[in-house]
Amino acid sequence: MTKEGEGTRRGMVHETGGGVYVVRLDDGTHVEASLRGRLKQERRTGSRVVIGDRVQVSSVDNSWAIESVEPRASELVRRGRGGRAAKILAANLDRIFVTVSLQQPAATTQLVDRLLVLVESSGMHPILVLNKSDLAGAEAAAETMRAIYTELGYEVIVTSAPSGAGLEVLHELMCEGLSAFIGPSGVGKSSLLNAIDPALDLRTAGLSRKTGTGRHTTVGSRLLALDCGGLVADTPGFGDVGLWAVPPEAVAGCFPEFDEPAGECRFRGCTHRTEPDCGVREAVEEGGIPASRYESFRTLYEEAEDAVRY
Ligand SMILES: Nc1nc2c(ncn2[C@@H]2O[C@H](COP(=O)(O)OP(=O)(O)OP(=O)(O)O)[C@@H](O)[C@H]2O)c(=O)[nH]1
Ligand SMILES: [Mg+2]
Ligand SMILES: [Zn+2]
Repeated sequence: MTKEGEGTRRGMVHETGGGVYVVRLDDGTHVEASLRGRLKQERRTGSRVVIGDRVQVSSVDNSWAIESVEPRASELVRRGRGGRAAKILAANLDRIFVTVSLQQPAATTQLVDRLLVLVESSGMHPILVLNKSDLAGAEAAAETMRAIYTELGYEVIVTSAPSGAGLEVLHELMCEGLSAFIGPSGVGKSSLLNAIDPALDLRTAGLSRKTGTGRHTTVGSRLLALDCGGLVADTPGFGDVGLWAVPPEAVAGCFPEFDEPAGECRFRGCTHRTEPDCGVREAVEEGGIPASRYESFRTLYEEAEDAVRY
């Protein structure tokens, strides 16, 4: 058994960047720490220390070092397309808000599915946030999306930073534990957080006029303390996520609505693509599963298959 030494304390990583880790100790104070040699090596092999990690730190001569990382309850992994290395974004999250905009730019179901699957592949159930509901045309888009995703069992929140729509519900959900916002650049993740808690004072940006897409205003991830006690991570935008390192046979499991109909497939190990008497395909034909979801499944399955070949 290891005994906590005199100078050893527990805490949580709140901010990372440039080899410096801001750790909030259990007594509420924040310290800047570096990594012990052994952890530095692990960092090179991919399992970095990330925000949300519970760590043991020790102080020697007034400088703090992270000695060890406690086992994680969950990891949010962002996978690069085309075999780019996987990156752990955060650990021990209690909830994830997949955030897209209804206009400027208008989200597609393909994009939403890709982001939902990314979170599902990390073993978590995201909440879907549809932002910019104040813009012209947003209402119709919101209804279409809401109809699809509510039916699938996802909680859907329609929001607007300037009008304040949906913010109360969103705020309340974040008051306990660790939350994170993920989604493409420019959809308003930071704006929503500012609207909820102006004291956060996060940097936000206008859209780049040329492409209509965001400019990556938020760089680096950190945990922000909300007035109501919750912690929230505002992450840099990304929509370009692939299923690197997700085995093809695990993709169907990231579509929760496939579970039940898959029980009706004739073959065990049915991939729901070409096999006869497939319960999933029957559910699609009968309208129980939206065609757009099945198309996303096919696309992501093929991507996962391509990734295996590398
Ligand atoms: N009309 C409207 N505009 C919004 C809303 N939320 C954000 N915006 C605008 O969208 C642009 C991008 O907002 P940000 O909050 O910087 O977006 P982000 O998702 O944090 O982007 P990254 O940090 O790059 O990932 C800014 O010009 C905001 O003013 C909204 O609800 N309605
Ligand atoms: Mg931002
Ligand atoms: Zn099947």
